[in-house]
Amino acid sequence: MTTPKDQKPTNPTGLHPSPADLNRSEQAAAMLAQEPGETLTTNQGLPVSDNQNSLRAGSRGPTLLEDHILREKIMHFDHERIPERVVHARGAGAHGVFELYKSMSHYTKAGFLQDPQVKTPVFVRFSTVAGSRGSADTARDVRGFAVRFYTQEGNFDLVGNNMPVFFIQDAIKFPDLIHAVKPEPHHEIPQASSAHDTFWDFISLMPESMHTIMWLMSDRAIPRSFATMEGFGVHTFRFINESGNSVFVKFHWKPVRGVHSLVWDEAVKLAGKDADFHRRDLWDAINQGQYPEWELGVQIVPEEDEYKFDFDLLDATKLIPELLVPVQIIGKLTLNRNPDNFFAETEQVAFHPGHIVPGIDFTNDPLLQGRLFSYTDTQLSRLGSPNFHEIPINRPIAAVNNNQRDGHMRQTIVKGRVSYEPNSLGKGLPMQKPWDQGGFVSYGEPMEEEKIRVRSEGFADHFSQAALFWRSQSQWEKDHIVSAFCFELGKVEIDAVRERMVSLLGQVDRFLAHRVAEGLGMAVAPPAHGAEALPYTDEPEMDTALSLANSRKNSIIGRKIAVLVADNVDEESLVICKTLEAEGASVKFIAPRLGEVKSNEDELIKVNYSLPTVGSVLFDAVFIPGGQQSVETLCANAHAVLFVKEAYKHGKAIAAHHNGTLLIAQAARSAGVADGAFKGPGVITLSSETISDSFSKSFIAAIAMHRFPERPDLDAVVA
Ligand code: HDD
Repeated sequence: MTTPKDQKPTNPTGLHPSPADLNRSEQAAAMLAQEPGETLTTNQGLPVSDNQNSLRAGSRGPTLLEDHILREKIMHFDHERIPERVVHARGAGAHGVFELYKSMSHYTKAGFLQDPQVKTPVFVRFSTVAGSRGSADTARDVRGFAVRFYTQEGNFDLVGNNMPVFFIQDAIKFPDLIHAVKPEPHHEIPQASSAHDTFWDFISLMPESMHTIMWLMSDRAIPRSFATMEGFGVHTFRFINESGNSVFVKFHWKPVRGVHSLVWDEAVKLAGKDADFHRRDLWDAINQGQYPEWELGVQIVPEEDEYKFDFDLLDATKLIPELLVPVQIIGKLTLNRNPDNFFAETEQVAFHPGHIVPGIDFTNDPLLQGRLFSYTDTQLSRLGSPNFHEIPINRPIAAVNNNQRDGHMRQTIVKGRVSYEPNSLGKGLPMQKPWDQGGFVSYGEPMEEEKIRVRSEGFADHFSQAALFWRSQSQWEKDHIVSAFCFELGKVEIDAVRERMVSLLGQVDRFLAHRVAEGLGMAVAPPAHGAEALPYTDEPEMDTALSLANSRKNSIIGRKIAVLVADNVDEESLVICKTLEAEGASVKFIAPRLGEVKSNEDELIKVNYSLPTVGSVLFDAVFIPGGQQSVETLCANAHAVLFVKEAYKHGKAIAAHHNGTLLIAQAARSAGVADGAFKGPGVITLSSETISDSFSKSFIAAIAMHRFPERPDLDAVVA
């Protein structure tokens, strides 16, 4: 058991650990973390002799109020829950490190962006926005992507999303947006879904949301994993260098494993098969050493180019197309350690876009400006005290010295009698520091304006970038977007809301509007009130960065491969498993029942999952080994047949060796198509008895493609 002595901070100069010590876990451990001890105690350290029985008057008598052990235990339990986040309630976190590739000193004096030798510890939390803490991971939603850099100059929080734009331009509309998307207040339905009247009612009256709505209806809103999502700081920020010169900057996280998504049918099934699909994937990947990685990119815009674009840099409903300003890659984030305790770290972490460091500053984006108030404020009701910065996960590694004091749950014991400034009794300390000695100074942007409530004219175009996004999608992505609109608006019960939405879509792209209207069985109405702001642009340029089809497809690290087996599976086929694992994939054996199956060479193979407990949606690819008896057993098993059908329907890589191909034929038959119909790209078969190199390579290349959405007639496959 730890003693009070063990729990003291390592830094003898105070409660804050040495800035030189970069390891968050060591700091937390040094302060408060503890291993389970040997003797059960109360919170006062009293050893407990009986944790099974409350204190009562006789063995059958009433419980006594005197039982302080019972009362303490129940009281603590009664208060174990804190309010969930009002948005982004459900999430998963991980520790990691940020490594800079090249010094950015030309643009910023931020300490952690100067020296490529410096490694900055980070904590990241991914989240969904609308759902409650217990909702499913795969809901159609924006994903939060919040990164805390523990720098020597204080915490820098890049509190972003997996989409580069936002629904609204001004923070004053945020409560309206969230009230509209959350479950409807009269019956608290639906959970974690935007497919309902109030959301689309609001959106249909807010044309500024159209760009983000296009992203939300795309497969970006149903990512395959956190590790395969992009991240964006969304707002335009400022970099400021040592000389005080500033440039505008947008932040990007580019996943090293590429950007990959689910398809809607998978997302829906996953919500039932494994509501923790994304959280589990992150946890497993880190546990298995398949550390998720992202590269940090920046788009830099010189001060003099502020008005160069036909959109406003301060408008969070706009991105800077990469074809106009390329993304420079400047460093890498690696997530390499799971939290020790979900509540203490992931739940209690308190991000804030206002946590910045010297060399980084805000712009006048009215969405960002409103956020700057919200985040500290919300922690007061969530974490219950203004001292939430003292919770280990929130403590900066930089020393904290100020004259703030007291309040609920204050931990720091500041010695001495001085808690004011200026002072002479405390030698004038702590003292403010000017810019050239490391102090934070806001960028001196000249201002001479009226005090008004007016939206800038530069924010008026709500459709050009929505159209750019649409035009930049591949055909299958467009098909998925149309289906998503048809699903979401199909759940809307008020005709007028659907009509307004389809009319707004007409301003993005007439073809899109017609396809959605057709899917909903309605005509395209004329533009809605207030939506006639800009004429429809016939041929916006394409931006290849906006399409998932152009993402990196060169790695299978972290991919999950299902190997379907039964007794007498062909040992020769299984040699491919080692090759897949060597490439960083996880291989799992799935059989009709748990336990072991015996190969044709009498080897025992441990079964990881039984068929009824899983589904192809939990995996990225399927391998069917040979072995007459094994394949016959699987062909007669409805779960196995469905497994292959679904994998085919969802465009996943499928490989079969030798007579393993019989299961593919059986799946095709059962899907209502001809025996040989499951061919298409990404279905790889090998008839010879020995596994060849080229077979393994083709399978690996197919898994790296992530999926083959252009397989013919996928919709016709019944699965
Ligand atoms: Fe926010 C949480 C991201 C607009 C108010 N927000 C929150 C989280 C993320 C974002 C990732 C979860 C952080 C975590 O994991 O703990 N929010 C964004 C982005 C926005 C945005 C990228 C637009 C560009 N947010 C936004 C506005 C407001 C808020 C306009 C209010 C004016 N957001 C909050 C909040 C939350 C929050 C209520 C809830 C829990 C928390 O802060 O800590 O303050």
